[in-house]
Amino acid sequence: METLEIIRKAIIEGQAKEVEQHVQAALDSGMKATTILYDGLIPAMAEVGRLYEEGEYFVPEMLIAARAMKTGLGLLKPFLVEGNVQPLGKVAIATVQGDLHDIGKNLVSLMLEGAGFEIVDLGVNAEPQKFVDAVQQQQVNVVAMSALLTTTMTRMKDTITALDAAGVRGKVKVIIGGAPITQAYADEIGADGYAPDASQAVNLTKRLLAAS
Ligand code: B1M
Repeated sequence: METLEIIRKAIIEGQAKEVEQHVQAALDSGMKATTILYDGLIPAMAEVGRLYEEGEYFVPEMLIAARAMKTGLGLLKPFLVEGNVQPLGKVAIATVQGDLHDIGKNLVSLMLEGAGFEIVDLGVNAEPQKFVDAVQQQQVNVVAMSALLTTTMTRMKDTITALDAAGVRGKVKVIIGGAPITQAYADEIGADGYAPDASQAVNLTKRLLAAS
């Protein structure tokens, strides 16, 4: 079996040790971290989602697969985040209130950091006030929200309303993303932008800050 296929299988089966061993071997063999990420780790999680949808996997299997994925991501991190000089801007990022999915959020965070942004990671399940506090107390330029559930994506609008109510909406750019999010939804709730994946989130953030 080829290395990427072994890595995908190990994530799907939640074998963190296998993932660690084979991701390390792939890196040692000179494979690019982005290849391992986009052709190994990410498709594996998509397959886990499909298995869950089809009733073959349940929450514990998803959780174990997510842990294995995080082990792989941890090894890739130093290669995705290179040392940089002056930060391009400061981004407060979190998964919105009620939502515990943090893999996509962590990936966006990693890529932004790698591109030269300073990150204020507000974690998961972040209520609107947490974003407001970050804008008021940590002078962030960008609020970045991730949601994976159709039931939690509405919290993005609540956060924008809270930023408005606190009088700080004009001070920041708001970007959103996550599996159920679309450009139409971003337009509807008054976000400044939507990105479908982590690398486009970096381009979007650069574009928005350059235009401001
Ligand atoms: Co959950 N889960 N989950 N889950 N889970 C989904 C999202 C689901 C689609 C599975 C399915 O049914 N096929 C489904 C949502 C259905 C819906 O709302 N329509 C679902 C469900 C139902 C649930 C629970 C409700 C299950 C239950 O308890 N009955 C529950 C909810 C818990 C909660 O949050 N309150 C739940 C729990 C969990 C676990 C905890 C077990 C685990 C998460 C562990 C963790 O993250 N630490 C989990 C997992 C692993 C998944 C799937 C399988 C994988 C998610 C993932 O990590 N993908 C997921 C199925 C799927 O997505 N196919 C599923 C890999 C990641 C790299 O992709 O996060 O999409 P993603 O991020 C992408 C882009 O979306 C984008 O960039 C990233 C990649 O480049 N992006 C942004 C993300 N954020 C962005 C922000 C941006 C820009 C781009 O700008 C700011």
